[in-house]
Amino acid sequence: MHIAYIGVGANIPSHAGPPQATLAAAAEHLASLGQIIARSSLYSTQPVGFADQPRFLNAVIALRTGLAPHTLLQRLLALERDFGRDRAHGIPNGPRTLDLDILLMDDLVLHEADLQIPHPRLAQRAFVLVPLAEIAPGTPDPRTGRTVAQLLQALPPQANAVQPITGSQWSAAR
Ligand code: PH2
Ligand code: MG
Ligand code: MG
Repeated sequence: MHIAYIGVGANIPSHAGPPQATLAAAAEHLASLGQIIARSSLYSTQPVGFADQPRFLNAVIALRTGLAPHTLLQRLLALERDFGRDRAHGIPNGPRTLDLDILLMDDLVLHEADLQIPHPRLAQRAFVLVPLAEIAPGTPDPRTGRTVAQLLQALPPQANAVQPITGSQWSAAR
């Protein structure tokens, strides 16, 4: 069994509805890939990398799963497609109906063309580190040995970049 931390994000509607409905539905599907053992709060976050787009909703889910890393990746990509994600025509860092990223998986370090674990931009992204620190502050980044809480502390503070929201369709649970 593995523990995978999966970053979830959305900033445009899918067939399931607005981003909050998409993320709630996606979490239900993730539960079929293993057992959800924790989920962070939902956060409204400032777009990173491409500014001219709506704010994102982001959260992190901890999944206990027997799936191997590449199998998990294929299942996540299939889920993204099910929710209308079009990778062929999307702008890099641009709007998306659903993004599912493997952030960490056990103490695995994987550098392959199609899959890098830990997520290569993990340590720079408050929209990932804030929800991840909520559910797994003591988990180390196997590349540096620094914990998620330490990585978050090292980020420059940015007002309004990551704000918790209360979502009627989303319940945080640890
Ligand atoms: N995802 C990106 C690029 N920029 N910004 C925020 N706030 N949240 C995201 O999930 C996000 C982003 C590429 O995956
Ligand atoms: Mg992605
Ligand atoms: Mg992403």
